[in-house]
Order: sequence, then structure tokens, then C-alpha cells
Amino acid sequence: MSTIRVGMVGYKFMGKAHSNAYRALPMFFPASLRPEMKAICGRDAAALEAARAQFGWEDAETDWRKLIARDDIDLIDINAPSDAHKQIAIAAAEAGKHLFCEKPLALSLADAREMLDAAERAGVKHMIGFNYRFAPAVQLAKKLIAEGRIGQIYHIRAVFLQDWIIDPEFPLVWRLQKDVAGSGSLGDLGAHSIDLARFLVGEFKEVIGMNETFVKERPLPGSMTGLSASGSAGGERGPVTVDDATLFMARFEGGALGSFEATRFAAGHRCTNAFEINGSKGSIKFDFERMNELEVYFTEDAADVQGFRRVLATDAAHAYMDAWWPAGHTIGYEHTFTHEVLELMTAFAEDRQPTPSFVDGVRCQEVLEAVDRSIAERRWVSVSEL
Ligand code: SOE
Repeated sequence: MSTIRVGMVGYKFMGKAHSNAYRALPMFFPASLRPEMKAICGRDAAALEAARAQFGWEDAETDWRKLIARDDIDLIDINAPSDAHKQIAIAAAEAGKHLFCEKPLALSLADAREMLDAAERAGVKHMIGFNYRFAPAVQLAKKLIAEGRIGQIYHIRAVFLQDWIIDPEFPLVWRLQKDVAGSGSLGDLGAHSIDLARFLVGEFKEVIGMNETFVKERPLPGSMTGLSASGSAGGERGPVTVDDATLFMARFEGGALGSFEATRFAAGHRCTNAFEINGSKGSIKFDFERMNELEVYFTEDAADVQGFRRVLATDAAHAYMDAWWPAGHTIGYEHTFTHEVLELMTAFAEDRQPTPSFVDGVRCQEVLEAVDRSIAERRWVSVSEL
């Protein structure tokens, strides 16, 4: 096996990010298995054809069932809105296709578990798109923690702050509809923070949260439905059925305490996916808007030079960086997807499950659901209840 033949469902934001990753991979990681961009799938034939030509896919299909039925495809990459994940993933697994699915895995924990069961029954590989794990500075944080250089972890303080719906006239796009998106800020943004916390600190034990929907009705969307959508011409409005902001506290199995905040109403914050971790021997700080940097503090430093130091994670000593540019030449958001696809292709080459897999998708969904339950029932909810 020298190539993996990919069929991708969805061609908007994530479809573009994944296409770019498939194209960049062989150029920068030539030793990796090669993804073959076989067919892209979406419902609007004209827009799909434009995306096919622009992104460089061989072929296009307007029906995902036909895509799955093709015998020249090994892997189904699911970038469609969240309500389509389950049906496509289960059908693809039953057809013996490997799976790569965007986050959150599903609309509910029960659905996520069904997806994992289907993948395990079929014996296929399964990966979920938690791309921020693949920033070299986050990999460095993981390494420092694994090597014990931060010591025992006491705290994680994580925020994912955006402001793209702060205008009450911003339309009711699918991400603001519970039946399509599952949840709002919590599932879209908080899911990334939960995954990073699991990656770096360990499993969640119990949570308690609160949320708010600040703008309860919005104009129905016009033709554009993405993050830069515009309102409807008719002036009709509909209810927002997801959370605009969710905050929660957590206790981890290993004894650490965590606080989490996910919001789309933090004016001035375009994509502040940030965390601070404090341990017995030091601290780590990361902010995606400065994704090439990791701030670290070591209690063992001499007293006269103690302080946070800024490490630029662009040297060959840092994960993935020897494949890119000379030290100090920074990389961006899109590279996290290239590294993600590298992990997927490496898992094929080594015949193992990629990480993060649907198991991580389910674990994340457990925490999402525990937070929702704690809000509904106004109490601490332990993850083992679910
Ligand atoms: C929009 O809020 C969004 O694009 C999320 O859907 C992504 O998962 C996150 O990485 C950035 O913000």
C-alpha cells in the first residue's frame, strides 16, 4: 500500500483545510503514505465542481451514498455539518471504509458511541479532527508534561474565545441550530479545550457548568451560511437554540482542578484558544493566536532569573518542524491539519489506530454531555454517570 484513496464529504471551511493538508503532505513529508484525492462530495453540483477544480480533487459526487459505494476509495473524510456525521460514518464503516471525521463527533453521546461501535465492528481505522493537538507548541507542552518537567499538575485554565456572532443581526447559521450543530460554543469551541485538557492533563472526573444564549432570535440566513454569512433579505427571524457561551469547572481523575470558558461573545477575540497549566515544578501557557510560542516557567530556575520564558517552537527540536522551514520561520493554522493527516497516514503505514480516534471523540462527548446535564440539573455531574 503506497497511497490511501480519499473520498471527502463537505467542501466548505474544513473541506478546504483538509484538501490543503492532503496536497501539502507529500511535498513536506515525502516519506509518508500519500493521500490520493479521489472524489469530493456535496449537494450543490455547481459549487461542488468549483471546489473540486480549485482544491484539486479528481472527481465529484453529489450523493454521499455513491461516494461510499465506490470501490476505488479507502477512506471517507467527513466535513459535513455535525448532524450528518453519524449517518455517513456508520454507512461508510459498514461498507468497510476507514473514517476521518470532524469534531464534535456527533450530536449526542449515544450517537457518538454508536459511531465508535460501528467503526470497531467493521475493524476500520477511525480518527477525529482535533487539530490543535498538532501545533508544535502544544506537542512541546505534552513533552514537558510527559517528562515530568512541570511536575504534578494542579491546574488547567482553558478558554476558547471568539466574537463572530456578537452582532445581533448576524444570521441564524447552522452552527446556531441545535438540531444541526448539537450545541453552540460548548460543542464547537469547548470540545477543543476538553480534548486538549484530556491530551495534556488526563481524564475528567466531574464537572459543573453554566451557560447563556445572549441573543435569542436572529435573522434567517441568506445564501451564505458560513462564518461570514449575511442576513436574509426578507427580515424573517428564528430562535437561536444553542448556547452562546458556556463556562464550567472540572475535577480531573489525577487530582487537578480545571476551569473552562467557551464563548462567541468575547469582543476582540477572534480565535483565542488558550490554556495555562500549573504544576509543582512550573507552568505552561499557550495561546493559539500566537501558536508558534509556548511560555514556560520552571521553579528550578535560579532565583535571580525566574520568570516566564517565551519558547519559539520552530526549531528542528520541535515536533514536525524539521520538515518545514529554518528555525524562526513560523507556521500557521493550516499546518495543524497537515500534521493531523500525517498522523492518519502514519497510522495506515504502521497498521494501528490513529490518535485522536473516535474513542477520544466519545470521551470528549461524555464531558460535553456531563456539562449539559450539570447545567440542566444545577449540580456536579460525574463523567462515570453517563
Ligand atoms: C468556528 O467557531 C470554528 O471554526 C470552529 O468550528 C473550529 O472547530 C475552531 O477550530 C475554530 O472556530
